[in-house]
Amino acid sequence: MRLDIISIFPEYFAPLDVSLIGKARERGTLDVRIHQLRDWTHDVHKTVDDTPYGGGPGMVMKPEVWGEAIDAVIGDGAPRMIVPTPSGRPFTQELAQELAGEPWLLFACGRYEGIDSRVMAEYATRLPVDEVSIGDYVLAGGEVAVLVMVEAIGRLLPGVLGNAQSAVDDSFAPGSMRNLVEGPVYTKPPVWRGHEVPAVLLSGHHGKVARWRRDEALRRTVRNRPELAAALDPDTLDKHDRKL
Ligand code: 6GU
Repeated sequence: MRLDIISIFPEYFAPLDVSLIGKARERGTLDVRIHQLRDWTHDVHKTVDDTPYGGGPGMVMKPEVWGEAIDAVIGDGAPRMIVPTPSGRPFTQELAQELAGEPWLLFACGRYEGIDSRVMAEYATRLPVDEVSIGDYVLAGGEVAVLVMVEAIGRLLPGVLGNAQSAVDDSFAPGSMRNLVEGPVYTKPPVWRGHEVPAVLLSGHHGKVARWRRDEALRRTVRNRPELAAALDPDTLDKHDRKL
């Protein structure tokens, strides 16, 4: 997969050199290219923003520089374009899976109050364009959101995760303990500072372990994600569950 990222802060993307994503890049599974937006300005101050039409606080990123940058990066190609913004559609595991199936993604990182909307309108005539939000809070710019998305997408690429089952079992992964978050996990030693590992996990009884894990996942979902618990299909719950 090829990933292009355009930003006025390329330094934000140093973490993409390490860990899973860094190794995927070394192996050639991921071809990440980071671009400085200001390279496509023409004035001595390398201006990328201006005041908003209609008034209001903050600054808006100018369309001309974005147009030149995107044209140069994509050439005759047609990547899927992602614009991180708190007003975008939610980034979910489902969207991560969908994006992991694309051959080429272009992330256009806005700062300030965002990018002049005509940039998205222009490229939407030529490319699939999605404005995407990683959650209901406001970041200072799209860079950290792109790091989040690239990690979520990158770990789904073939050969990136050491254990292929890890991505299947994830909280929110389609087809895991569907619609439940994951329960607690334990490793050795069996007792640590007086806290014992639940005995069932040491029992060697695979059926009981599976049932316990599902119960714990359900308990955690009810406690931490009541909106997910309320949306569970009642047919997937038995009498035992209702007592949890
Ligand atoms: Cl994608 N960008 C910014 N600036 N803030 C956000 C966001 C994105 N998602 C949540 N908050």
